[in-house]
Amino acid sequence: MKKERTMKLSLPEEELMSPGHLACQGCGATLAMRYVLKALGRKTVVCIPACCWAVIDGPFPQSSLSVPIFHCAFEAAASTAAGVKAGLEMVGDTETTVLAWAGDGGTFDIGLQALSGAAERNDDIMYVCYDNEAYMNTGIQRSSATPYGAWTTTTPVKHFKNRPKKDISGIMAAHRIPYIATASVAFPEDLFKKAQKAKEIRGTKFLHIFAPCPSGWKSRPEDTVKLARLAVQTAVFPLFEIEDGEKYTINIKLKDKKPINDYVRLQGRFRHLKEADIAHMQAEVDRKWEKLNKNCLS
Ligand SMILES: Cc1ncc(C[n+]2csc(CCOP(=O)(O)OP(=O)(O)O)c2C)c(N)n1
Ligand SMILES: [Mg+2]
Repeated sequence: MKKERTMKLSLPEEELMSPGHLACQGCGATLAMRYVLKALGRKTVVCIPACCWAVIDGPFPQSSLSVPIFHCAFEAAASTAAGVKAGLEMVGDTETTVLAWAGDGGTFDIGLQALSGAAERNDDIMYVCYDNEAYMNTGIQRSSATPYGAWTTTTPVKHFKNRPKKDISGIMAAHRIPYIATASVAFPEDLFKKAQKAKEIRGTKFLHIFAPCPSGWKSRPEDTVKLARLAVQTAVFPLFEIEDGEKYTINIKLKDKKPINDYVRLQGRFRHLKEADIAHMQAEVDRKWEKLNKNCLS
C-alpha cells in the first residue's frame, strides 16, 4: 500500500525562479537565489552586478526570475540597491525589499567600497554575497574569498593560493550593521529563516551564502549539497549570526567537527595538496572555530 505523505513542506511552494535558467549543472548559486526569493516574496527588486548570476537569469527580454532585475556595474551592487531603495521611497513604496545580489569577487574585492559606504550609512538594503570562492564567470580566477591551498587559473598548482580567505563577516561586523548571517545551500530552512528575519529588519543586512561551484572547484555536480554540508560540519564554513556588530550566535553547533580532509578530497582544486598543507588548513579552521565560539561567550 502506498504510504500517505505526512511530512509538511516547511518552505513556501511558490517558485519565483523558473527552471529555464542558464546555470551550470550543480550550481550552488541557483539554489541560493531560489531559497532567498521564497523568503522575500514577489515584492522584491534584485540588483545584480557582473557575475555568473548576470548570465544565469537569461538574455533580455527573457528572465528566469519573476521579480524585476536591475543589472549594474561590477563594483556597484550596494550603491545601486541603495539608490533603487531611495527611489522607491520617493514614490511612497516603503515595502519592497531591495536585494543586492553579488558574487564573492563583487563583494570581497571590487564592490567592497560601495558595500562599506552603504553599511556605514545603514542604508535599508539586503545584501547577499553568494560565495563560490573565485571569479567563476570569467574563468576561475582567484578572489580574496578563495581559500588557502586552492588551485585557480591565476593560482596554478605550483603557486597555489597561499593567503587565507578574507574575513568578510568580521569586516561587516566592524560597521555595526543590524544583521549579518552566514548561510548554506545545504541548510535551506536555516537560510530561509535568516532571509525572512533580515527582511523584517530596517537598515543594512548582510547574508553570506556558501555556494559550491562544480566547474570551478572541479567537483561532481551531484556533490554540491554534500560539499556545502561538509563545509558546515567541518567548520570550514560555520553557520552563525551577528546582531548589531557584536552579538554572535552559532546556529549549527558542532560537538565533533569532521576532519577537513573529508571536504577537501572531493574537490579537484585541492588535489595537489600534501599532508602538511592540509594539516595547516586544519589548524587554521580549528583556530577560527575557537575564536568564533569565544565571540559567542563574550
Ligand atoms: C569593472 C569590471 N571589471 C571586470 C569585469 C569582468 N568580470 C565580469 S564578471 C567577473 C567575475 C565575477 O566574479 P564573482 O563576483 O565572484 O561572481 P561569479 O562569477 O563567481 O559568480 C569579472 C572579473 C567587469 N565586468 N567589470
Ligand atoms: Mg565568485
